[in-house]
Amino acid sequence: MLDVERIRTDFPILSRQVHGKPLVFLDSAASSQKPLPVLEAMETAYRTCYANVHRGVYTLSEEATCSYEEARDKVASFINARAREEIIFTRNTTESINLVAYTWGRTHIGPGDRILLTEMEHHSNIVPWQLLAQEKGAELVYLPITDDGLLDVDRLDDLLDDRVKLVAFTMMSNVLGTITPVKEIVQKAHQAGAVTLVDGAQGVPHMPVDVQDLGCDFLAFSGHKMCGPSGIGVLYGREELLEEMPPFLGGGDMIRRVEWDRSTWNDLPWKFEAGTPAIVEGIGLGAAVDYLTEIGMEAIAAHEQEVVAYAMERLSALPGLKIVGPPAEHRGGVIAFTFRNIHPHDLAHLLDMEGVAVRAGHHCAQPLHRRLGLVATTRASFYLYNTKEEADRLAEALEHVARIVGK
Ligand code: 7TS
Repeated sequence: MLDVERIRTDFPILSRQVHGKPLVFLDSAASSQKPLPVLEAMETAYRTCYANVHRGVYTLSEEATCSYEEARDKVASFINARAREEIIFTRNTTESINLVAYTWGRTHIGPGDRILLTEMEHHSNIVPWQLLAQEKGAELVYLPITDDGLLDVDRLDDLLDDRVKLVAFTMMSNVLGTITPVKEIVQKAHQAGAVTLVDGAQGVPHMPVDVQDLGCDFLAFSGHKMCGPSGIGVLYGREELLEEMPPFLGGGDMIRRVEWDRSTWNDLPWKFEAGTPAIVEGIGLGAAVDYLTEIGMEAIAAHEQEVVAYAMERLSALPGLKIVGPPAEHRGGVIAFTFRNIHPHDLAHLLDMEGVAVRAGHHCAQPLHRRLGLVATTRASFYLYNTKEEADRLAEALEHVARIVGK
């Protein structure tokens, strides 16, 4: 079990007040807060060994390069990649997915091909494929969800025909909270000859992930949702796929030799990292990975599961509150809901007045909201530093809103 009270002392922001009330931060699915070891690692990097990486032969640059590249090793072992060459640093999940769409996608997808997504995807795992499909005359197909918010995996057998070249799907829905059966989907996709991309934005921060066990070809995730800084993300790709993919952005660092009219490419992973990277952010992500590893991803997942089960019980007892998505045993730390007829934006504002930070809107999943017959929801999302008492604070704040709004 987690010592949450101790963990909370690692996050200075959690002790602040908002509108005179102690902050209850329930928006980690959008971006998590940062613990002291991450803040300190970044400050130390700027104070003591900041310089550009991969080019200087002087001490500062060598030290900065070493710390930045060490972060790559930490990320590789965090997801159990076979090799550090399989870890590409990007800006975020969105850029990681776009990288695959622009490079692998533009060489492997042609007219009449299909890309299989699911109805619970975030826009960043829809729009890059729409752009690709429109350019290539390919088609997008969506694996449906069931009415209780699970993926309808039984439909995979019909949908996975030989036109499907790529299956791209989330590890966990950022709206329904649903955890998807990644390994099963990857196996079925591979049997049908398709390549797989897993959107790990909501998965990697919250549960143990082993890419060799999952067998996926690509995995995308963001540093800022896993206690790391914003501006750094990861694309894991199987080495043989990355080797044969053309580069994404052109420029410094990603080349071996440049002629007037052509160039050759650097080795992996740098072939996909053009220009000065997010150096200190990379170092910060390395510190975040150390932090999460020390606490233990199994323990984090178990804690979130317990808090979410409690919060769901507490919230569903409120008259007029409807939770979207499956029962607690199928979900991670996300609860999206509607409450009476109060618009989610109004509700989020009223909750903020009680010190409770939640997100309102379509959460970058408009097609999913349309599928649910909704325009918007209010979403509370939980992480390793959230407590059952905070779930109580949310429930009490909702009761308070119901009293003042009176409808
Ligand atoms: N995929 C999923 C499942 C996500 O939840 C998000 C961000 C992304 C991709 C994109 O991540 P980014 O780091 O590239 O922006 N989700 C959310 C959210 O739910 N609220 O704000 C951002």
